[in-house]
Amino acid sequence: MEIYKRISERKEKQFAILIDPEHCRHNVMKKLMALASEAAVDYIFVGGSLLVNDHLDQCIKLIRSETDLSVILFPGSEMQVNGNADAILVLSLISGRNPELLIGKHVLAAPYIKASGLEILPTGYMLIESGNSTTALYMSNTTPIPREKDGIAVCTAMAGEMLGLKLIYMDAGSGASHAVSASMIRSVKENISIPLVVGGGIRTPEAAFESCSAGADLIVVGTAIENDVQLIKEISLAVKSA
Ligand code: 1GP
Repeated sequence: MEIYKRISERKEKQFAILIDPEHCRHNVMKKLMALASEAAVDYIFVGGSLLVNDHLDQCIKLIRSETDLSVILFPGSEMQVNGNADAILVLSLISGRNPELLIGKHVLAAPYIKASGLEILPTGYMLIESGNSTTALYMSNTTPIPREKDGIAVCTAMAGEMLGLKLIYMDAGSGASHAVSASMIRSVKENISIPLVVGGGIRTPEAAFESCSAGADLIVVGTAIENDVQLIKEISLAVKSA
């Protein structure tokens, strides 16, 4: 089934793990992918805000050799396009006012994305203030939406949907001190009809449950499972029970 169809039509909450190609080691990945398949994780997101080494291709091949789960690119730059994945989040950073990340980089990447044959997931990407400066925030050169300003998040997400974007992704950034608040998730979810993805700073099964119960359709966890792979199972159970 097409990935967008799966994200948008499935009634249960969904769970994606985020793999940073910089930390993609064979022995770790083998264990991680075995746990992810066992825990019925829904998607493997691959990408990073800053890739210092050229490991993306190798990393995707490694993931592919260890699991049949769907691989979705979560690109930190226009250079992270790779036809060996299944789909790509084409992100427009609608919380910011950096024209390069709203449309500029997309113009450069468009022919490569088209040639890759990847399923395209047009995504309104929103960075939410998280209590610390994350790599995503620094690299984007934008101001995040203040974490208490639910109204700004709601209007931004509504505008993204009106522009035809198919997903809204609210991200506190990898390693965020505070995840996106339940109140902001709830308010945004009540005002859009496209799927809502939430990530950044979700570290425990309780936090995953809270985000899903508030209205996230799909949550993304990276740092916490990098630190403790066993969390995959517990978070997956929490997501499915929400
Ligand atoms: C970041 O949403 C992802 O873009 C995941 O964040 O690494 O904090 O889980 P964490």
